[in-house]
Amino acid sequence: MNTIRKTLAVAAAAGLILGIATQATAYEGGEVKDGGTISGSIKLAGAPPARKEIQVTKDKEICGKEKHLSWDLIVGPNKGIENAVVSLTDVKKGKKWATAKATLDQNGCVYKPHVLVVPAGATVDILNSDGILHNIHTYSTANPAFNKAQPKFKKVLTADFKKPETIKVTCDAHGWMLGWIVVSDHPYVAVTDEKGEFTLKDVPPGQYKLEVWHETLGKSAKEVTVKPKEDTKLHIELAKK
Ligand SMILES: [Cu+2]
Repeated sequence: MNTIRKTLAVAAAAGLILGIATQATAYEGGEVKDGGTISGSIKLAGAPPARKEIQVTKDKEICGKEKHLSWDLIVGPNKGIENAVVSLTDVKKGKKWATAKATLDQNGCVYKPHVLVVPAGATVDILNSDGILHNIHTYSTANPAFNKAQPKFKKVLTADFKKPETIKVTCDAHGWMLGWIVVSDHPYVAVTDEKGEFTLKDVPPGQYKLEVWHETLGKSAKEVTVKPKEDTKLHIELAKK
């Protein structure tokens, strides 16, 4: 065997091994019988800080239509934390999650939603509802990072997200714009609402590790046991560091 052939044979063997390894660890979607629910709330320990008003310094006629308040920690009346991401980190099997199109809108110079959850493999339509120049900048490592101008006439940019990752998104034209794209390879992931509440449905009975991530407060994890057709309640407090 000459050197090139040998190299090719080694590469093919390595590819085969990698292929098998990927298959073994990938999430498997199917039917869930007698699934349970995990629901609850994420709350702040301690006094909630007031949201700061953001000064709109550019494109005021579009960006300044509504008052902008900081997004990095939004706490509701009962200390519920909005925009925390709750997910199971070790789930291997469960319900299917179709790879659908998702939308991230730039509207009033705000990313809507603030945290977008998409399945791995999703295509995201990045809309420019404002009709002004935005420049979307993603800080990803597992997926290709991009930094693209979106001129006022460009209504939609599309981006593919293949690998699970939490990605920070900013705009190089408007320094206050901030958003997150959470790419997950399974559907057991939820963003808390304005009360800090979440629900994960149709979870196969078993033991899992549940992780909470918040952009300012960081991560926290908890073991959770899901029983058939039962709702397991979880209340987690996060504290400012
Ligand atoms: Cu912008």
